[in-house]
Amino acid sequence: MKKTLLLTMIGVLASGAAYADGKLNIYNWSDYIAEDTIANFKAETGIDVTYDVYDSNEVLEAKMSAGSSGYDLVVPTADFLARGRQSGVYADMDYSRIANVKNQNSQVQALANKQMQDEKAGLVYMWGTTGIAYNEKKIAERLGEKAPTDSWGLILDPANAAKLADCGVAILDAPTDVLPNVIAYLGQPGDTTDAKLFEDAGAVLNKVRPHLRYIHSSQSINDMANGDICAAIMWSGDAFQAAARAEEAKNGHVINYYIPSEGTNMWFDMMAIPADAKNVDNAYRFIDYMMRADVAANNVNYVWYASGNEAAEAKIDPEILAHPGIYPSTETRKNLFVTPVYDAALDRVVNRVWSRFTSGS
Ligand code: N2P
Repeated sequence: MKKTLLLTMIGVLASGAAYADGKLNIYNWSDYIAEDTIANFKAETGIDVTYDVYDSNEVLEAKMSAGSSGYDLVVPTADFLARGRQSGVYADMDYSRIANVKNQNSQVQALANKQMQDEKAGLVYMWGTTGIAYNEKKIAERLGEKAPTDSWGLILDPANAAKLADCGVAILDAPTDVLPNVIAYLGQPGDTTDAKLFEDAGAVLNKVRPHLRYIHSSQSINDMANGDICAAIMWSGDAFQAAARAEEAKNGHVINYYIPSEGTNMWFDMMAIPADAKNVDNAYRFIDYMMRADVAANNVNYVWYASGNEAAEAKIDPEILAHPGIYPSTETRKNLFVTPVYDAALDRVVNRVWSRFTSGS
């Protein structure tokens, strides 16, 4: 009798929202989750969440390779996750522990799995493209009707970049999202592994370099929204967040985003568990929570990226679902490529080309 009572009490405590149920340390991209998601999870589970952010796969990769990061859940892009899996820094994902895995978009997940050559690495959180965001008025003022607002040339042609330098041009500090697209701009396959083409892409970027305001991956959202920069290579959702912030501020800046006609990369950011994670049960609880249709839709409605979650679509703002820059049409999808996972030799070339570009040497 006493024992039953005790067990009932434990049960009540365990399901109570205020019951502290350990910790969970998350490391995710900046500007990549709705404002209330973490607070709601904490309130529901009592789990004490630490939430840190990064804006670069390279930064995440360095932390993961060093080990003992203390993180239980991280969100690498699939090609980086694949490399991390090869070196043993990420655990197998046990999908039987995620009831809401049924909500996943199996086609999108299959594309990511194919890129990684791995079925157990993790779940697509969001996916998107790399493209160009621009301030309509400022570009028209400087380039007139001939502004190539369908091409990488808006920024990668030094003649255009020079004319836009005064209103601010920026490029992501993300070699694996930028170099393949410069290669596509050169009319070559963006999914190449030919080192020579990466050198050629570096040469194009070095010519544009003098006209750039900066090379940075998270500064452009606010700067674009405030009119402090006028053209930038950005990730899809970040560009739309900038557009939404400008609209909200009613500051008169109209921001557009396009997928260049020469093609661009389609990437997948994956929820993954580091091999040395300490709070694995809580990581699974969080993944399951993130996979709920209402939670996933709330995140998309805030960050403007396409979801890996199909069940969420019923709750996603119809404007987002119908937006060709976020959920590209079948026609546009023909221009999208998925990059292969680079081996160590190509990775060295990529890093060398990139550091020459960023340091301006
Ligand atoms: C979120 C950027 C995530 C996209 N701000 C990079 N894959």
